[in-house]
Amino acid sequence: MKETIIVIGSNGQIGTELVNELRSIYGGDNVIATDIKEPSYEVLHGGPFEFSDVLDKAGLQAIFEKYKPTQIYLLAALLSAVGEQKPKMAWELNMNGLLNILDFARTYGVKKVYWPSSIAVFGPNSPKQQTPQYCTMDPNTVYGFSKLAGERWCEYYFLKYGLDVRSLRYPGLIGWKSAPGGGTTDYAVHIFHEALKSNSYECFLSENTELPMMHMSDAIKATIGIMDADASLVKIRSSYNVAAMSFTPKSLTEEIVKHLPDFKISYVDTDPRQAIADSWPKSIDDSYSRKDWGWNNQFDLPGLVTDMITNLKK
Ligand code: AKB
Repeated sequence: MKETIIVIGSNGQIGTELVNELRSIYGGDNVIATDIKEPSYEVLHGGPFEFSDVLDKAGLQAIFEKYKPTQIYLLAALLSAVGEQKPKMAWELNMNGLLNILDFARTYGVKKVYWPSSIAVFGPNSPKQQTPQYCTMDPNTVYGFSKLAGERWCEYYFLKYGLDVRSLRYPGLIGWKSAPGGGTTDYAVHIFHEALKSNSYECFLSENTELPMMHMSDAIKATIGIMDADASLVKIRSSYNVAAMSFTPKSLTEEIVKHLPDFKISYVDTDPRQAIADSWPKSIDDSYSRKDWGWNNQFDLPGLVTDMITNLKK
């Protein structure tokens, strides 16, 4: 059956890469990119693009009517750091945006919906090492508890209405094709740009702050992987833990120095993002993803650093 896929929030860090990958699989015309802002040249010219605000129900209805999508990827969200600056807006966008899409997906008989969650669903009382799929979850950022509530809604729509919703709890995502937008893990992308530009970087997290991270191409592989999996294999309908590696600014720097021996990092110790990072897991147990639908990552830390530096140099 022909798929018609709408990606909502196509201009963000994930959307930019996901749209291109989906278009290479399903054909440019079958993947409709939507965002509130003008997209990159590649997204605009690779297939249909529509301006759309996920909070504007009339606008969404027109798009669902026009395209009759079979799959939706909802990526529009405010991330952890920006969410703390605009808490009400983060709640409104992250929560009502999701509910609008779940409702339109039901009304228009969409076959599958993808919605990203995050390691931000965990909080200060969650286990820090190898954080399990099921444990205490007491997120203390608006982003974190909007994602946790969103997970509950996704599972609810699956159980109550049979809507096939699938979701992953992303760690920090690192890629060279797109810029991150307002998260706590953004340092791990900025560091590469600054290293190549000025051989130095002032980091807003302290040197031993360990966080789970993943190369963007692994994140895209995981996203399309769970969407392609047979429905019977997707046993968790809230959101799956997924992991690839964990590192600190210090261990990342040690790896970068192998390629750029003069690179120097310094640290600011007054950034509010530190408290967010301190409330999150250091590493993630993703055994359910590996067992249920066959997740495995390609990139480890040395591979990620080599790939980032090689491609950003070009
Ligand atoms: C953020 O830092 O807010 C995001 C995330 C881990 O969900 N990258």
